[in-house]
Amino acid sequence: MDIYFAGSIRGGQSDVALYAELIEMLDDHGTVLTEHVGNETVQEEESQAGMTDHDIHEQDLTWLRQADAVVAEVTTPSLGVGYEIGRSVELGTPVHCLYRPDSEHGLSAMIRGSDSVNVVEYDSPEEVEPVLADFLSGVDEA
Ligand code: 6K6
Repeated sequence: MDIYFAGSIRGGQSDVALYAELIEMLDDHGTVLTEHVGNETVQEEESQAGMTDHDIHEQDLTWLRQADAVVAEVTTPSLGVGYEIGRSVELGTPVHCLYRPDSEHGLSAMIRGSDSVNVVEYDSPEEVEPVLADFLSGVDEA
């Protein structure tokens, strides 16, 4: 199964270590197409590799179309993550959003209010592991 993990980059990378932990968990259930989201130096590396914003958009859209499931960590608000969630809904790809309610940021009504998006509130990666396992096994059986 191909899994697209979405997490903030230009919206702020303060949760990048948590993203890396979640990606490691997701690796047990399939291929994570976007492991770079858990890498603190992704912006430096990709600009050194000569990737333009257009290249990044096209690459990420190709992966979104390929993905069987999308997991988005939405606690740090990010335009890119919100856009990816909207595109996934249009594509009909199952989306799980993970949100930590102790955050200073409230969750957008456009995410929490969408019937096409599942929002899971959690405090620690250990707590969310069984929820992700259930979600992905449901996708696999569909
Ligand atoms: C290269 C040059 C400057 O920055 C880079 C690297 N940037 C990105 N590389 C790959 N995916 C990206 C990049 N920027 C955004 N994305 C996608 O949007 C990822 O899939 C994330 O889930 C999401 C983050 O959006 P922002 O708005 O927080 O950056």
